[in-house]
Amino acid sequence: AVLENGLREALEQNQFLLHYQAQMVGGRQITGVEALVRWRDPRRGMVSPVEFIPLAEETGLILSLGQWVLETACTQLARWATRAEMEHLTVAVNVSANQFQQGDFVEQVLAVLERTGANPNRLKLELTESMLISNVEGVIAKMSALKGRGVCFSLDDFGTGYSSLSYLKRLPLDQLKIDQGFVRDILIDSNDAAIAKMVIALAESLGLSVIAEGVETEAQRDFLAGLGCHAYQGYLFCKPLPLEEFEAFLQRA
Ligand code: G
Ligand code: G
Ligand code: MN
Ligand code: NA
Repeated sequence: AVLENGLREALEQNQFLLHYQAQMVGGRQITGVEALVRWRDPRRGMVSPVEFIPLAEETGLILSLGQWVLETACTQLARWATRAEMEHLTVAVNVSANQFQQGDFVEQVLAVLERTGANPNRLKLELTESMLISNVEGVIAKMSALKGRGVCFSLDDFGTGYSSLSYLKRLPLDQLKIDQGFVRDILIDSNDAAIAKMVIALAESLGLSVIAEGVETEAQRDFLAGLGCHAYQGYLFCKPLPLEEFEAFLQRA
């Protein structure tokens, strides 16, 4: 309850912020960012979303928090569009199940795009498998409505949930994201390597792009490249950074 009140207060007092992590293609070119929420608690310092997202989900606060994240990320996207060295960036935003299942999710996203002036073609929504398995028709309808406006979809943590391959092909996705759990030991665990290889082949045959997350070493990157995966995210390139630091990183890159 203490943490719950803390979260409520944090929303009212603007204690959340976004960090940005680069998404690379080919290892040099920064094509986009993933926005990752942080809570700067005056008492506890920086709190990881691992600690507060589950509680935010339970209490329903995730709806306001998710709205804030989307609004902030799109505001940033619109600002970057006015700067030559950043105008090409896409921004990926994590969507929680609760948020996606709201009846007016599509309208909410469109309203944020409208208010912020962000280019829908540069917004990528990260969904997870678990939120796509029930009411598939409804899921497809929502995704299609947003896709019709230009919004892209990436399937986060792919391979960790219940991926029924038969519905996967029906979803209007753009990208599969290889979970970092398969990347971590990809050089030493042949099962992880086999799964990564399968995800990459699956993406290719479904006409989707694929990105690997949690890439920490050049050896992992090279191995993934050998399997045909050329988009990466991870500490090797860039940690999730506060806005100013991320922009400085971009200038140097
Ligand atoms: O950054 P990391 O510690 O940055 O994130 C931990 C977890 O929190 C990840 O599973 C990530 O998807 C999730 N997360 C980070 N930012 C957001 C957000 O804005 N919304 C939701 N729903 N999850 C987020
Ligand atoms: O679930 P999602 O993919 O949204 O969460 C991304 C999480 O992975 C965040 O917690 C982010 O901080 C973390 N992360 C990003 N890059 C790396 C990395 O190279 N190594 C590890 N261990 N974690 C990473
Ligand atoms: Mn994500
Ligand atoms: Na993930």
